[in-house]
Amino acid sequence: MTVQGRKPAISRAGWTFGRGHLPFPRDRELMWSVISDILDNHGGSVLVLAHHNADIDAVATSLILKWAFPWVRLGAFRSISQAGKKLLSYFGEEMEIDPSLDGVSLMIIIDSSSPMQVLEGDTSEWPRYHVIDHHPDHSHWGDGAYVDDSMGACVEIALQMAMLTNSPLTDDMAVTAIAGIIADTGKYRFARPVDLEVTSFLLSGSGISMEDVMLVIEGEEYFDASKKIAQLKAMRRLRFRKVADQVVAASRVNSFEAAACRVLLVAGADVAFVAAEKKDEIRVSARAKPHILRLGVHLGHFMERIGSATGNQGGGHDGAAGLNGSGDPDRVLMLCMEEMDALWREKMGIPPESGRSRSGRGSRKRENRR
Ligand SMILES: [Mn+2]
Repeated sequence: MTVQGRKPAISRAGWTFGRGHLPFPRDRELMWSVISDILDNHGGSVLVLAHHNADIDAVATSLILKWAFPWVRLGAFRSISQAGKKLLSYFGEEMEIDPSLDGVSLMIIIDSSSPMQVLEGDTSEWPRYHVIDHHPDHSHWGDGAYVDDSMGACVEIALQMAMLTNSPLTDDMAVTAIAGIIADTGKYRFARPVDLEVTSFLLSGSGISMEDVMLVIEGEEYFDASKKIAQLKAMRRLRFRKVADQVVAASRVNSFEAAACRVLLVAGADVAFVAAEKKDEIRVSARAKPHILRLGVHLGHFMERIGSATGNQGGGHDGAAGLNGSGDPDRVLMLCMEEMDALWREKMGIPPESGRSRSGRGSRKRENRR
């Protein structure tokens, strides 16, 4: 049977193919075969199975399928991420961890590029399954998997399935789908036109705003007063210095030092250090933009050195590191800035400064005032 023969109405309840910028499915016949299998198993037990540590996109995909095909069960292999749990609890929904496969007549495996991510054992011993995914490499699944790597998020494929079966587009669906797209495109940093078009389609076809979505993703933290104040104080207490075109910035807060670091990067710093002091303890967060790592800077190693120079413990990843211990936070921050300055000069082949730079003196004065 061809897809043509079973093609449902193409416009209903706010959904429209083609005009609303929800792209046509890459392979309508294959997608429809998955859908009809779910419909045919209405009386059976259909399990939608997400990967290990199910992320927002995996949870969002599961939710859309559940709303479109309410008889499906939702499950995840081993665990659900914190962010995924937040999205589930927002809608009062649940996913079973390591669901029992007894009586499962069909599995819809989502957002997973290989069998290892969803189950143990040999695929030949699993219940019958379909795969819906957007990751580029799907050689592990072989033929028959529905893979559309033009989509930034798996939830966009779930939307196409919902629309093909005439599910109305609800506000909950729109919020959930945009959350999945935001999560899988690095808040649109890596979004392709299709991801923005689908977002636009969802916003125009529903009553929700982007702020509604951000509230669901970021939750109460979004309005957490002490975090806001910490970030604003970090801006007020800012010091920085410049080497060639690169800027290293430092600041102090009482808490939320990692969030404050991100704010400094967004504000223009290429590397940021933020110290928090609590009682006799200090913590310093360090963050760098990717182009700094390409210079050969490794913040984990860098903070390890700062740690041993100040009698503290430092370390971490190349782009995100930290330090714990004691001492004067301003002195540690100043050392971080001076050492980063020196490291940049070394990496960029710029001779060390003779005497003090204007920015160096300025920042020192500003620091003393605090
Ligand atoms: Mn995904």
